[in-house]
Amino acid sequence: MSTTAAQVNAPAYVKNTKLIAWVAEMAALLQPKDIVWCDGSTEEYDRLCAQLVAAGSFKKLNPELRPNSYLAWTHPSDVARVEDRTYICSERKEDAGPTNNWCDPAEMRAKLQTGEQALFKGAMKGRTLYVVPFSMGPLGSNIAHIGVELSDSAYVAVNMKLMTRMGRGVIDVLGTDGEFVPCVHTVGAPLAEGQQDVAWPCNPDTKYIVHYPSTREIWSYGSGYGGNALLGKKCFALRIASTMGREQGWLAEHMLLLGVTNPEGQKYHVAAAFPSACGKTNFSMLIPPEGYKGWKVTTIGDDIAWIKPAADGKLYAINPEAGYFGVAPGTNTLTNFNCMKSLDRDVIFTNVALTDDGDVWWESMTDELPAHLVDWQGKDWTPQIAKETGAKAAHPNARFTVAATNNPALDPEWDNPAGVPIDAFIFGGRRSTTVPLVTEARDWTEGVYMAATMGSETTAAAFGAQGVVRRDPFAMLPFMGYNMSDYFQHWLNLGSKLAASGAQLPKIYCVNWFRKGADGKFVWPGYSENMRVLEWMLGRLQGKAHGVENAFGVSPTYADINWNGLNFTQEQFQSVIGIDKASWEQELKLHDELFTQLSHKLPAEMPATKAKLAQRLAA
Ligand code: SAT
Ligand code: MN
Repeated sequence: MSTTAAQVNAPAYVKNTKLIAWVAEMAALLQPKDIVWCDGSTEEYDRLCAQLVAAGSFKKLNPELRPNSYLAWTHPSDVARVEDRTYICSERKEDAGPTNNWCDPAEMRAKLQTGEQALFKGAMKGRTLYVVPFSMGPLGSNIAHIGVELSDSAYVAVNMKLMTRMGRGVIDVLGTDGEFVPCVHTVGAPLAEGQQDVAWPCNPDTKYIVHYPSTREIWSYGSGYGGNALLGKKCFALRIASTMGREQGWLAEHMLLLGVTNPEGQKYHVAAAFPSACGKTNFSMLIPPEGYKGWKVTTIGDDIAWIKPAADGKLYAINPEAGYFGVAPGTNTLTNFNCMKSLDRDVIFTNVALTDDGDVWWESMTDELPAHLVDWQGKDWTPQIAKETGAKAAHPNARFTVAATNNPALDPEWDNPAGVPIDAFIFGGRRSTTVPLVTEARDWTEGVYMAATMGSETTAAAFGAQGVVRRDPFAMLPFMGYNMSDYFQHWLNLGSKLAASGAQLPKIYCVNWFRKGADGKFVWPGYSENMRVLEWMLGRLQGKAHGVENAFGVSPTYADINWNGLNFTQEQFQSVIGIDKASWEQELKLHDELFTQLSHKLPAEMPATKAKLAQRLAA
């Protein structure tokens, strides 16, 4: 072993000289008390979890009720992604575009690494540096890519074990000179000599989630939570990967991936983009409702898809992740039975409530409220207290982390290194008004327009105001690694390229499960019943299902949907499918606002498609 390898405590199986040198350089900057290389073994997972229990960061749940499972409660300031603290540090500002926070890379490096007061200098004092090697996608797949996260959080290490292919196998694939994306993460809470640690170390005042696309680096400071800290997920698999995809001709998308098999045994694959906390996990694990005998939905992924064109002209997708970091509140056996089954054991829960018998609970998990709980902030919770103060037992963005292999509906192809062929794309926002239940784009360009102009009401997944409609193109607004207009162009280019090869392009759909009635309640029952919309789409792919043209695209009439087993009236259907002229005139103004914001390099196809839409609306 070279001196450097010994200095960084690297096991003998680590042969990648660049990796060893980088860890040595980072250790010199971060000044941890020691270095631990994660091998991804079960023994290591158990040991780190036990250590987190001893430190008070984890509570071990009752093994009879929830075997092999843990609960973490975060600092109240560290409960969601921090979009205003997230930066794309491209060389030129225009390459980050108007929807991203940009900072000059040299300036950011001074702030984080090189300046006198650089935040990462000594940031791991008194803590262990974990070296976490991970593969996004099946080990060794052509579509997959490798990252290495350095983190001073054992919580991050154990979450990465569930969320990615993590450990020694990745080091073996890296070999002596394999490429990896370097990811540096610190909770930003160095410990002085003898200083007592807290249960959830983080930096309540200072957070930075920083991406350097040209060197493909990720630097994250001050948060231990979710997408801020599990750097394989949004930071790598979306922000950095989107820039890689742009250069290399593929797509990194905020999409679930599902397989759907009809009673004749024909299987289709669908990729669907929705903003965070809009039901991607539920849709990807959907159980067809009564009246759908012989239909089956299987999960490939619930959050992210990497999609590459293959020699046959089709788009093939993998799920780069290996686990789910899903929203707990609202999940129950009726809304997502498969998810509840996945959570029976082997789970890390974050910010849900603790029951008196050592299990977990969250809002709407059961009809009957528990008589007493300890809420996510460690306070007593009773139905009476909730009624009086509105206190939530679980934080609205409370999460579970669980390996995909716990999912009873896991698709047999989920780990296939070649991926699955995409037949349709779905784009959906959370809109109480205006946007119809389902519309098919007449062509690729109209589909790109639908995706580009998508709006959605904000949720608890990001820090900040909730329920405000914002434009969220492709559900990628918080996850784009480059200029949004260039991204629209990338989608258009890919469509042209596939069409030129003679391939059948996937169809594109826009959906909205969330329209509300005058009573303020959702009209569409959603969840399992979304199968009816999915069936219509598959019928369209087969050229069998009927639809009618409207200003926005093609939608089903009442008679075009299979209502077997659901009592949903023609009036109700009209209220979720209808295009209201006045609302759409308003909506188009908002599209205009978006296009004004994105005017630099905006593809001409966008305003041209809008003009046609406006014409049809006026006709
Ligand atoms: O915290 S995460 O970014 O992983 C969850 C989400 O916003 O989808
Ligand atoms: Mn997401």
